[in-house]
Amino acid sequence: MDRLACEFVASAGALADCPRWDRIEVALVGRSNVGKSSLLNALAGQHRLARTSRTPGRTQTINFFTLGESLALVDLPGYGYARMPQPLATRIAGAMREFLAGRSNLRGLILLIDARRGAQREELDLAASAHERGLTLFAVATKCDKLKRSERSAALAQMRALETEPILCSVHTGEGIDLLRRRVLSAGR
Ligand SMILES: Nc1nc2c(ncn2[C@@H]2O[C@H](COP(=O)(O)OP(=O)(O)OP(=O)(O)O)[C@@H](O)[C@H]2O)c(=O)[nH]1
Ligand SMILES: [Mg+2]
Repeated sequence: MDRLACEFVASAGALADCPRWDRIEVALVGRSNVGKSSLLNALAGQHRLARTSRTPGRTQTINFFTLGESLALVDLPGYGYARMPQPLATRIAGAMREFLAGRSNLRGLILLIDARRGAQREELDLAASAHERGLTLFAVATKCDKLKRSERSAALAQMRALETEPILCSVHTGEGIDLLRRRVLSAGR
């Protein structure tokens, strides 16, 4: 029941260019290189749907993917990549602010946090603004394949301030992906 068709639809540089439709959107947010595009591919069960890269700053526009009949996943650019040219970084940050504050279709956020790094100021701020806007927040402690078994509970405890229980995920081992997919799909019901 859980595997639904997922297709790329459009790429937008600003809020005004986003698709006009009545799909409920769930967006992936997080630091550059944390694994947003990879997680979107894992949720969709397709390897090359969203473009991924070893180097940060790969996704530079707001990318829309249909998920089943009524949902859409939105792959967003990351933040925190210091080496991006300043004009591009400013444009992306502006588009992100507009999208997160003003996109009426947006119902949920998948907030990715590197399990080894933990939640920092930016992630706590994003979680707080999601709660304020009434968005459903899915916190994901990702790249958990890089944690030692003994580090897992400390990684989860570090994220307690997000006020939502994070899901440990890895696109390499597949851990957490089915659970996250089920939760995302239930946001569309
Ligand atoms: N070990 C491990 N590596 C991962 C995981 N998910 C993503 N990666 C790697 O992290 C790197 C960045 O992945 P992307 O999916 O492009 O990251 P992104 O957050 O979309 O990056 P930007 O678009 O630049 O913001 C790639 O080399 C991925 O293979 C994971 O679960 N485990
Ligand atoms: Mg990306």
